[in-house]
Amino acid sequence: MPSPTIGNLTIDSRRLWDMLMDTAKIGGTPKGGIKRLTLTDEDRQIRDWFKTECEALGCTIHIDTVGNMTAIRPGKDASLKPIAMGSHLDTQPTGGKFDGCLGVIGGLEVLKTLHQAGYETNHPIALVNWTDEEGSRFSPAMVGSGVYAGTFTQAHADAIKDRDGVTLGEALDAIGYRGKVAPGSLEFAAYFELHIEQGPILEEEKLPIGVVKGVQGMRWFNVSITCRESHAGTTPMPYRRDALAAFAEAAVALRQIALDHAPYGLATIGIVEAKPASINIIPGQIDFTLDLRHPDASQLQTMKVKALTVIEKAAERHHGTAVVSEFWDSPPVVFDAGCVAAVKAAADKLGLPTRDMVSGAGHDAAYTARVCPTAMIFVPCKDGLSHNEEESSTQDECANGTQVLLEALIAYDAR
Ligand code: HGY
Ligand code: MN
Ligand code: MN
Ligand code: MN
Repeated sequence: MPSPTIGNLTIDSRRLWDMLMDTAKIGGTPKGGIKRLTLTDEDRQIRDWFKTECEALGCTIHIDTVGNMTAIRPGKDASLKPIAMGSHLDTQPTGGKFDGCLGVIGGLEVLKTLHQAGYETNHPIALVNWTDEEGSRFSPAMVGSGVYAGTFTQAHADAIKDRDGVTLGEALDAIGYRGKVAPGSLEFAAYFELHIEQGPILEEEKLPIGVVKGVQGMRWFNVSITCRESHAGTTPMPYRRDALAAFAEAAVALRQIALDHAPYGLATIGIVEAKPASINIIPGQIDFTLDLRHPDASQLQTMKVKALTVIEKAAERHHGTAVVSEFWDSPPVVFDAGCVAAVKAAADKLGLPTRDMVSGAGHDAAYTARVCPTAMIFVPCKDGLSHNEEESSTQDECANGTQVLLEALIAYDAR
């Protein structure tokens, strides 16, 4: 039967939306978000769903030793490398319905559309659900795609501990999703990732599609400021060696560093822990995380150097010391021009206005870009909000992005 022309291939936006809303119940929170931390039982449930859905479309499922799941739909020529789509199904503890989910479920909708139409691609088509993109439970972020790209070793990934002391390897085995495929052995001809923008630009400019040309650099640190704990009632202010006071001064100075590197510099302190955490003991130690970002590697390096200085100086002012350990350095990424052009051409063909963008958030595409031609498609989200249970998008916006994904894939396949 002759393959229908691409013109007949239109994704089913209602089916896409229903899949997004139905699967959001797995780990769903009362405020309408999702709490589906990587390698928890909720993650196992959504992985089971993903596997069943893909197998029902005739795909074979390949699971690697870090739990990355790749569904492959055969094409006419099995000797060609698959063209891949993908993203992640794990979420932040207060995540939304679209971050990561849209990329995987949009890709599944593309597979369903191809299957229903009996459309045979030249290349096999792959759909990937990456392990631990969020880096919230097991840091850093994008661990699964990082192992796939050769940035992290299997041993390093297996040994990462969560705040309860459980290792990533133990959690992966506990949900039964450690496969046998060697990470990286499944090579792709190209990789396209659909994602909500997670920022305000597309919505502000009333644009349906962002053509993503790269991802900004990001560097993560664990910091400990150690001073001296003492009695809250008997230590006069001048005598204190207050780690919390040192932290507070450092936090304001770190924020200023980002402001000094406007408009792109970003500094975030996401986790803070005072020790020994007693109401009437002046904290002797403050542990906190620092997330620095900038699209330019040299500016990011400058921000890092300044950050180390302000942290040490703040600790000294309170007769303490600081230990800063950088545990993740993800340099800025530039996506493949050919893939970016395929996204742009697809949107143009559909009459969807676009703008070029660089992603502020990290994505698995930042790692696939190291090993295969890669690009991303952004769609707007309400108020640019993400990593928040109120994250939202619309059926039309999700459908636009998914149709662009389908068109870009088919165009790339036909090259
Ligand atoms: O941190 C990030 O940008 C991503 O959501 N993991
Ligand atoms: Mn994401
Ligand atoms: Mn995220
Ligand atoms: Mn992300």
